[in-house]
Amino acid sequence: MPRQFFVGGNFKMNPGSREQKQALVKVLNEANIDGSTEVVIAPPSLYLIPLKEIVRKDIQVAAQNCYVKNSGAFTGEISPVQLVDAGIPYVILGHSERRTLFHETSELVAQKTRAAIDASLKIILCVGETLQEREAGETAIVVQKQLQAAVDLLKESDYSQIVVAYEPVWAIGTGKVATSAQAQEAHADIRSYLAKAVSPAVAESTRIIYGGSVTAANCKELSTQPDVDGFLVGGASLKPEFVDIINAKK
Ligand code: G2H
Repeated sequence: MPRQFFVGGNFKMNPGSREQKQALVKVLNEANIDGSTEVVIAPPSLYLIPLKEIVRKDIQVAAQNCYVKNSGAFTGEISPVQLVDAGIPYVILGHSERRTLFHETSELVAQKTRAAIDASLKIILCVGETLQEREAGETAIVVQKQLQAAVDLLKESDYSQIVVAYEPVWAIGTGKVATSAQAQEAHADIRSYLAKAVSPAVAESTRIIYGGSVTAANCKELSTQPDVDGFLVGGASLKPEFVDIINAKK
């Protein structure tokens, strides 16, 4: 079965105001969107519920993070069960900004992934190498290690809840997008790792999306690559061009 194209908008700690959020939603609500693409937007947690209430129903809402526990004395955290209770179907985990700025290890990301799956959330699981790691020829091994931590805690049936986002750190918010050949190579490596570490069926069905300076100008070419199943979009998801990225396959 062909993998459904997936486009996520990671708003990060944006937009800065309620008016900007409403303007963004207006653009999406009025847009002609490719119905065959799965679309998810991830606003800051404060806006999850209000945004879900005003955005069109064929666009789903995702959290940008969650904790490993379902309740308790964990000031500042949101639990997987709370997200499900609020009607939020997806969570982004392991984004490089969480790994770098908030010191999240692959083991913690794996535990969060396990907890999110147990709560019936779907996960956009982010992996990717730094520039230094790429230049040292370590891309595949770094990405495999990040994935391995999660693979160790998952069963084969869990992968239907997972979308893998390959986001090379050097391409995030820098305007330096991976070439379509670089993206394809990394995605193919992830797929062959999943085939070996989990199963050929999981490798074939799991969506692997690309993130890192995706724009309306570069998305079409990237989307032609056989192992690129969509995008996780940061900066451009805050602009009207997000619609063109959603429609990259149209
Ligand atoms: C990578 C991406 C979204 P941007 O972080 O996850 O952001 O498109 O701004 O590089």
